[in-house]
Amino acid sequence: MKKVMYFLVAGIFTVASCTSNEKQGQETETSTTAPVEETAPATQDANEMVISLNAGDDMKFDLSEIKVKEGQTVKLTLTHTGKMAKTAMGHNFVLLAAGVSLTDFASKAMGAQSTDYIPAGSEKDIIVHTKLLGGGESDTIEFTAPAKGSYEFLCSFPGHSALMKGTFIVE
Ligand SMILES: [Cu+2]
Repeated sequence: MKKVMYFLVAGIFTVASCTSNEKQGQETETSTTAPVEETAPATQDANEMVISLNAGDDMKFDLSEIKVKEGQTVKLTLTHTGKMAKTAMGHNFVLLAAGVSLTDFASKAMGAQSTDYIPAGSEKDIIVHTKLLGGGESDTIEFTAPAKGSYEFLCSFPGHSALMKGTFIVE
């Protein structure tokens, strides 16, 4: 009977120590990859929306819809979770102004390699955009949510917007 108890206790101890190791690992990882975000929860309030958007070598955004409230400060971080270079699998986030055609914009952007696929003279078509990123990079942009409505976002790297697009809803 005593032996059984010993194994039970030892078993529980092993499980407990594994769990705490995992936790420690996760915490370490979070603090080394994104030190800036440590303050994010404290500043998250009704007037601020923190969004993290990820895209990897599979050419997909992990969000197809983003919802914010009118006038909110939006802090959006795009992270390229892949390994490929930005010349082969570059990603950005481009939020288009209301009424701008995504397909028209994407075809214009295709020729704008020298400006990281943000076509010159397209300022009025774009509300905000991130840098073009390669694997392992990230960029955070901060902007005020525009007027209530539905907007489109895309990655303007050639060919990507067929899959890499979504709806940005302001309520
Ligand atoms: Cu892309």
